[in-house]
Amino acid sequence: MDSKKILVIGAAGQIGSELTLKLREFFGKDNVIASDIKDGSEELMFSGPFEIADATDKDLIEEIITKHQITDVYLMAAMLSATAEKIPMKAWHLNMESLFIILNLAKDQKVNRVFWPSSIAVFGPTTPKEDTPQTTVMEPSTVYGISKQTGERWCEYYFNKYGVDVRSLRYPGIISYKTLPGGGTTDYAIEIFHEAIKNKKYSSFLSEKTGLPMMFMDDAIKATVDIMEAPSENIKVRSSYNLAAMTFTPEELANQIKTQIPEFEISYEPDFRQSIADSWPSSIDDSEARKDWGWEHEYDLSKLTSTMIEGLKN
Ligand code: AKB
Repeated sequence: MDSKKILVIGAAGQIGSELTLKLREFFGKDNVIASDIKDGSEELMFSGPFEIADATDKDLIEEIITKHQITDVYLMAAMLSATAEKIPMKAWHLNMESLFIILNLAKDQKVNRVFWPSSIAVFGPTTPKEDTPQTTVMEPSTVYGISKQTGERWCEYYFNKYGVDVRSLRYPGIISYKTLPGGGTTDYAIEIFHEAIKNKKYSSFLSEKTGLPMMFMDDAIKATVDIMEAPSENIKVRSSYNLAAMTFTPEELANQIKTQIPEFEISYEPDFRQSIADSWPSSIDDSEARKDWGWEHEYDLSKLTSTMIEGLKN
């Protein structure tokens, strides 16, 4: 009998909400407990157990884990790059404290397996920009990037030192139409679709030639579940795996949208997020994830664009 019991922390967020629903489909609604500091959508809150909890409240998180006899934790709560630049200490506290709580509970064998997302933000201006390798120079220049890189070091340390089964992915920008993201640098690639459909125009906060690694939500969720379900011996990287699907610039995305909404117009007004984007790679070499646990993406720019437009129109 599969006695898996999953806790998703940050379940009301952009990735957490879709991940929770998918996990409930796979493992049964009563086996996936959603938790967040705030309410989620009705679908999320009424399709299975939901607990209101601050990810940095150690006692409450431990209580929820014990109460539901949790085996696997997906720790999706985090403050993203753009917001973190405005409130650095708060971002550091949330991103690091929530991770230590879960790593220590796993070290004390209160949970068996942990997923913790890292990001392309772990790379910095001195990292090779094209086809960024798995192992390379990493000097992140944002608070968010520093927290993710530090988190990666701790994940690997807890695996080596205490045998904690922690698994991680360096997410690129994740694009979806169901739940809005908040506070990221790659969020323009979601806003643009909402504005294209509503107003037929969009002013981008990144310049036209800013190429960034991106991925459609379904691929991100597939990667997340796949790495968590892979046999332990296949997971050779215990810091975090590079993960990629596509790269495009705002100009390329706008041109693709125009194939379906010909009246669409884009303009460019780069703001403080431009320098964050400029410090990140434009494309990622994810061959280790493909080799070790069989990662494959499905969505390219054209499929992503038609799915987003159709999804938002419905
Ligand atoms: C952000 O833009 O901060 C995130 C990320 C790339 O991790 N989407």
